Amino acid sequence: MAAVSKRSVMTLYSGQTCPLSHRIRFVLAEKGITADIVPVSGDNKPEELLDLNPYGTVPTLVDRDLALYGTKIIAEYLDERFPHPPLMPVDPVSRAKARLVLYRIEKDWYGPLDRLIEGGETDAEGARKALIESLTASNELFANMPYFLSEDLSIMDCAVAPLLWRLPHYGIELPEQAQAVLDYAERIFALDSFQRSLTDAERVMRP
Ligand SMILES: N[C@@H](CCC(=O)N[C@@H](CS)C(=O)NCC(=O)O)C(=O)O
Repeated sequence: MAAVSKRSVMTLYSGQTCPLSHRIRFVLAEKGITADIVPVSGDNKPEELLDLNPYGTVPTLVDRDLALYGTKIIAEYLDERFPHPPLMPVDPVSRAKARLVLYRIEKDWYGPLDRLIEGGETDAEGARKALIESLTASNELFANMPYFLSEDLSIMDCAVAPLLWRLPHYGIELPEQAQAVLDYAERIFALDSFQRSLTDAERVMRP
């Protein structure tokens, strides 16, 4: 069934190639939420962004009088404000487990990705190696369910898929021992909501 577009006054300040902004764009697309997207690049920050967010970072979400920053905070807010389709489990134990998985995704996968985005060739090789090894070691986690550790698309997929999308752009090719990761990635990339979450600059990150 096609997603129903919900009227909204929300504004998302979003980096054109920022994986964290991509996570929020994926959440918006999956839930069929319409938001005004303000594209932000490092040297072109709208003045009002610093009034809204003392760190001036993207993603930053504005919903009427509420300004939010911190990717996980924004994603959980959107999930609570627009409950359908749900991206977080309902019961406290499963919610805590999902947050723990997000914590691991941040530490183990976004950590090295951040080092690649920030640049510096010496560290880049180490970051590539760390990411390849960690994703390959996690292959089985991607093997048995249609989505990441879940029967349904969740906030965890909205975090993992933008990272996997960027791998070729940062010179990372996963080995065949990571076949389940590659298959998972293709399934998520094919989703209409994922395709709609991409900026033009992200679209050309993969051949
Ligand atoms: N902890 C923040 C980090 C956000 C962040 O560092 N975003 C980057 C872009 S991916 C950014 O805005 N960099 C520009 C800056 O720090 O001025 C979050 O989770 O949203």
